Amino acid sequence: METVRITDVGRYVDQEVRLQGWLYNRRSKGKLHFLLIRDGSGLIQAVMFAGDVPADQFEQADHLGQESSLRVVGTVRADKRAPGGYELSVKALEVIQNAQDYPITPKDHGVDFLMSHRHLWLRSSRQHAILRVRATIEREIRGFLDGRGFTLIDSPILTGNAAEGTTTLFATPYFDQTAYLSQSGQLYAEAAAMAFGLVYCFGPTFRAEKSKTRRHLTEFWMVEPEMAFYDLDMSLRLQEELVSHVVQRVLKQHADDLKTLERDLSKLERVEPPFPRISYDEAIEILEEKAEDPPRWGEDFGGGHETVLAEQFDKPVFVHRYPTKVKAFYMKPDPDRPDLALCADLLAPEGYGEIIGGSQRIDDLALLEQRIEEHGLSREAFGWYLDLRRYGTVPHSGFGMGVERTVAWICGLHHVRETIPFARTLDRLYP
Ligand code: NSS
Repeated sequence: METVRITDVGRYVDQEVRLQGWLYNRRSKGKLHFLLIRDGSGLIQAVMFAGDVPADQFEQADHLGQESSLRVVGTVRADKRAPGGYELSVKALEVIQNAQDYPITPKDHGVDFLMSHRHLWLRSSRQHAILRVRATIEREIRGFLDGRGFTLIDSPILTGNAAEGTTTLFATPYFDQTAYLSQSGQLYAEAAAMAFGLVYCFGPTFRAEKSKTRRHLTEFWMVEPEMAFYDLDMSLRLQEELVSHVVQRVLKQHADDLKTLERDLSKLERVEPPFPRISYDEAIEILEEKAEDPPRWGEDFGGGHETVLAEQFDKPVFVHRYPTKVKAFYMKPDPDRPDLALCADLLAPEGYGEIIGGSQRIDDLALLEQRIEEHGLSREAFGWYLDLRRYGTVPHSGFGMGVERTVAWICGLHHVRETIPFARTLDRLYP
């Protein structure tokens, strides 16, 4: 007899199979137990009739607690009314462990309690749906880039320099030196782009963010494509195609999960290239008219500002050419207006905030040296990065897309803490 996963039972109608999993829920009525079993691939109702199983097994089922681990043998029945379309008529039950007093019950728990039980919370249907969508988002990002001739080049996590400003660095002793957890793989991706042309890195990145917002984690995953010979416009076209590809694939593959999450699909269905593009100057004008506390020209935008801007469009919107002085040291100034950087952020609709930040990079050695100095960065630590402008420098661009904010947007989640298996925030390192 075959041991099968619940997702595959449709291939075994009227055959006897073995399922193994955990008890999600149980109802009993006289000579019947209804065991709702999950195995990570799906849910199925296993119906146990007293006459069909040994008496001791029927009795045992009566005492099973939520999340008890078990194996059942039975016959798969097609049943249109059953969730998933199938049921199991049980012939035998083997209890691996009878779990008692599972802490997460169907009643409402506070978020703090659930986050402290994240190791168990992963088993519930909403979290399961979110993390399945996340896995698909990551797979589709890779698939899209791999299909376009990009090479995956992993960047180091322990680094000797800052990529995104020195205020959010996590330092760690490194023998007789200090190392920093990578804030971004970009600088290494730039080196790789000069070797491979089109590359991306994809891994965890770290920011010692003291901000307690619904969009910030201290550890988050970022995909960072870097393209030799791309200017900003070419990069934006790639970004809108990547984002649209990912959204459309999730819609196709995760209708059930998005339903579990009660996501409004019509808003996602619209996500197709081209995305609208507005300049920072235009964004300031919109904010002066619509925002409660509009920023002054020259200031960066806060989360509230991003929401107001995104609300003006029904697709993600690019905001390009921010003032150079609020942006990272490596961004190339616009030759037509050197006070602006050739950069863009992509703001997700519905208030989910910035999901991509990117730019064309400075390719001129002297200017890059000047910026490193102006930003108070160590020339020594950036020696290798400057070499890239010494030996065959070319125009190039790249961007970073945050996985968690993308998952939050696509799944329609208020807070990024549910978008990653084990969130790391200002006040959470457990579990
Ligand atoms: O800081 S970014 O805007 N840009 C970079 O790190 C560049 N070095 C990327 C590049 O050009 N290769 O971060 C990029 C994205 C941003 O749009 C968010 O989606 C996400 O990374 N991000 C975060 N997600 C969650 N938590 C925090 N703290 C966070 N910071 C950035």
